[in-house]
Amino acid sequence: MNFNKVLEQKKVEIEQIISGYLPEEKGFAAGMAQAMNYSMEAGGKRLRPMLMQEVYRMFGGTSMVIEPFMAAIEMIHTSSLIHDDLPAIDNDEYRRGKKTTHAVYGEAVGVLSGDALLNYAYETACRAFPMVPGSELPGKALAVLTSKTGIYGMLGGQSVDVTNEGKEISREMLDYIYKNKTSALIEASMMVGAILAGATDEQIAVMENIGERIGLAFQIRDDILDITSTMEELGKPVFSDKKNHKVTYVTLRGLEQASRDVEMISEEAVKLLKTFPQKDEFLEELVCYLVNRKN
Ligand code: GRG
Repeated sequence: MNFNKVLEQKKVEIEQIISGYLPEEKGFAAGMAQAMNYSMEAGGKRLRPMLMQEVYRMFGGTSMVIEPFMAAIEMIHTSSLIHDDLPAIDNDEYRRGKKTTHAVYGEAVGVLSGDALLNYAYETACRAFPMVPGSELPGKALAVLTSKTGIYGMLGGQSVDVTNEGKEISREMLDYIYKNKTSALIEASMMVGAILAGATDEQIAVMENIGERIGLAFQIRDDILDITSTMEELGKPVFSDKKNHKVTYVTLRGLEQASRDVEMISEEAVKLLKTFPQKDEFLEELVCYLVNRKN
């Protein structure tokens, strides 16, 4: 398998699926839909829908019911990036190599389009229900998606991150922040894929565990790239953590140890993945690619 070629093909397929679920730019709120679509179409790795689709296939899923959920997770993720870039949070002008949403449409539309995209994600996920009449699986998946996004997931982690900027924080608090602000959506992606394919509760729990580790390794890699990469390669400003007076994994562990930790945590994730009788070579390679990524 040529991993990079397959990765690119999957990304194209995912972008086609997502584009079928974007809001129409019409009526008085056309400007808002335009801002939502601007951020959704600005690029990105599409990692979360890719993980979701791959896990769904690994557990034998073949129907289109996964598609609204794939679009929904990318909408949630993108809404969080729009808000993360706002002047009240990181105040960044570039993301995915393009001007951030508020930099193009103004701060008010930035706030509202982030909110609208988050809500539209749930509207989109609900479109899975009529695809499988009578099935309890979309409801089970929706419950995971919503709770991993909220106070007991991404938003909880982000709130602790933002309110502790410039302060000394413990390793325990940093782990909480990473587990929630970054891992939670990756856990949701993998769990939703497993749920919709009819995996058992035990298998879903293992997927949650794998997602937690991938998210942790992914976020530590993000911290490393923030100080070792360039704006051109990342598509967003570097030294953002320093600018925002943030304690990161690199601050606490040092660059070399942080890199070793990324290796160790991602190996744990792959090891867990290998415990399933269903083999997915692409998924294993994807985990390694993500934690060694350059952007
Ligand atoms: C409105 C839903 C909503 C949320 C607001 C701002 C916020 C709460 C949460 C932000 C959480 C955050 C930015 C976590 C960082 C996760 C991370 C490493 C993002 C980068 O993900 P990539 O590299 O980005 O997958 P691309 O651009 O490739 O999609």
